[in-house]
Amino acid sequence: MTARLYQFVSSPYCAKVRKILDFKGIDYEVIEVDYLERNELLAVSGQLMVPALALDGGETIVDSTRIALRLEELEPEPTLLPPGSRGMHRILAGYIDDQLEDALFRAAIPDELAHWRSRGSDRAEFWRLIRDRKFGAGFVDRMLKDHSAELARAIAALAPFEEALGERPFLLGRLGLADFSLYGQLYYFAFRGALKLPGELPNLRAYFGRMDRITSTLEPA
Ligand SMILES: N[C@@H](CCC(=O)N[C@@H](CS)C(=O)NCC(=O)O)C(=O)O
Repeated sequence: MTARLYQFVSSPYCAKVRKILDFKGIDYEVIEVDYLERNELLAVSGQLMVPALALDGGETIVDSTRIALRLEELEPEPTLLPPGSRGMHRILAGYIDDQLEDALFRAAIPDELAHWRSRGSDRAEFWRLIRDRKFGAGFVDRMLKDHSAELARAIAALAPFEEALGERPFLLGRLGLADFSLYGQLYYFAFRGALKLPGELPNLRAYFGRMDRITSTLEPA
């Protein structure tokens, strides 16, 4: 199977899908979507959000969890849902994708703005417009001003994960869906290049490295 992933590199849900594709050994091409030009994404997926995954058979899947579960059907091994903790992986992945994301994305706003600025001021302005429409006028500027408070809030939301990972290598013992969700969210601290996860979260920093090293290529021993 080969696939084409439509993504924004700054999107946590796209990072989650990339790592699942790596884990399952599925070949894929990344298509970095232009924030202002989504005709191809719309034609392929029928909507304007990323991630969208187009499979070589003609099927296109949107939404990172739907993508994960469809890939699990198509390529059951290695599994995202280890026996004995399937339900827990789905429950925890849902929490991470929704609640944890809500605590982290605000702290990533300065990096996201810098990212879109690097793609052109018109892209950055459109990105800001979408955020301010969704979260209220002046939202992006407020996030820039309150960055240290938002970062503290993000660190507090990550603290239980930091604690859990002091006791085991992956969230529920064996690697599974929840880990790919958490990897995606931690990617908020990495999409600009260097890993910016604060030093007070050493277990999460080590964990991110562990997840990041998962590749489809088998390295020679
Ligand atoms: N529940 C979806 C969320 C996808 C999502 O929120 N995508 C964002 C990027 S992180 C997006 O495409 N936003 C459109 C925009 O910013 O214009 C998933 O898990 O894939």
